[in-house]
Amino acid sequence: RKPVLAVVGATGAVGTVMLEILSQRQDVWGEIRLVASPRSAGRRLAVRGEETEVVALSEEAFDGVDVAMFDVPDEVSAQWAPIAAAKGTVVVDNSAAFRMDPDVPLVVPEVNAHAARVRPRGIIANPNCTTLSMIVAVAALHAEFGLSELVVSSYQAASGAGKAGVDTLRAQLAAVAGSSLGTQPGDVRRAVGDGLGPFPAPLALNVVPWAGSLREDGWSSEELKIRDESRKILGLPSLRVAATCVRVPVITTHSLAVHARFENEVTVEQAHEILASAPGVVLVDDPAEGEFPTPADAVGTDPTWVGRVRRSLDDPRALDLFVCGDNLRKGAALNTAQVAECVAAELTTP
Ligand code: 2RA
Repeated sequence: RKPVLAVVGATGAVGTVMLEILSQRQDVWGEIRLVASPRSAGRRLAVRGEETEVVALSEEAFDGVDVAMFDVPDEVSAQWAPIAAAKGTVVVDNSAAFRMDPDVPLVVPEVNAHAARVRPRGIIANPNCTTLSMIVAVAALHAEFGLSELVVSSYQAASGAGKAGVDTLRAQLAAVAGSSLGTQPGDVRRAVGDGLGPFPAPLALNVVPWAGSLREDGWSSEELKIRDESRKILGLPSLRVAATCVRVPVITTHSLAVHARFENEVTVEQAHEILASAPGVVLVDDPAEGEFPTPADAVGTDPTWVGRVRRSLDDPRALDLFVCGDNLRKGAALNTAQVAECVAAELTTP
């Protein structure tokens, strides 16, 4: 029997991408049950080419479900994931509710698939999209050179802040299109008015050095997630990590400039070899030909795209590189689907 899958949060931004991904990937599932808030119950959505009715989130929605993917806000996961797990459903949760719980593995299949098998709470967590947009590439380099420090700056897309983020950026772009704005202090801010949406400053014609919420000593929650999650996924609890998270006027696909320091000396040639053969990574690194990843080229694709690989001029053990990853695909829905497929394989292997 093929395992039964529930997609919880099927109507949200990530849920929508999830249904596309489930329709594109090798089909390992029996029934796929779509679950959402009572408000969305009764809607019909297409998955694997079939119209499927959305059912309301309830305890009964998990009857007979082997694996459930949760793409819902933190508080909804915090409440409902344990309820599903108590019914014997393996939960793959894309919220932040359980990521740092020591009894919940934080899994990126290319890096630590084995961790998905040890899940005392019946829950597996999916990392934050910013961590996911770089970690597959960083982990491949770590396996060869031994990572000792990461210094990263992110260039995060509006869709990381959900549909409201995308709608806000599109409205702001319309408000400034064809104008000569961006030449005087505050002119963009005045044009955008109170249409800041989820961002603390205008995003059109701008970059905003903020994502997430304020934590101690001026760090943002997003910056701390990169640090905590990278440490947990790589199994390096004292890895030195400094992150600065920045929102840029891109609809979808996060980018990161990464300075990675290793235990061993590195060469660009070795790094190229590792990255070119790493699963889930595509190397595009020929600046003489103008070839490097950009979010506009990476959007809608599955891999982590890597380019601009350089050895530090001042440190033979450090590399600088630029990565792009679709924050709704590998950054969210795709990784969740890959983890769920690992569980499906485990459940169907005698
Ligand atoms: C963002 N990483 O881009 C967040 C979403 N989880 O805002």
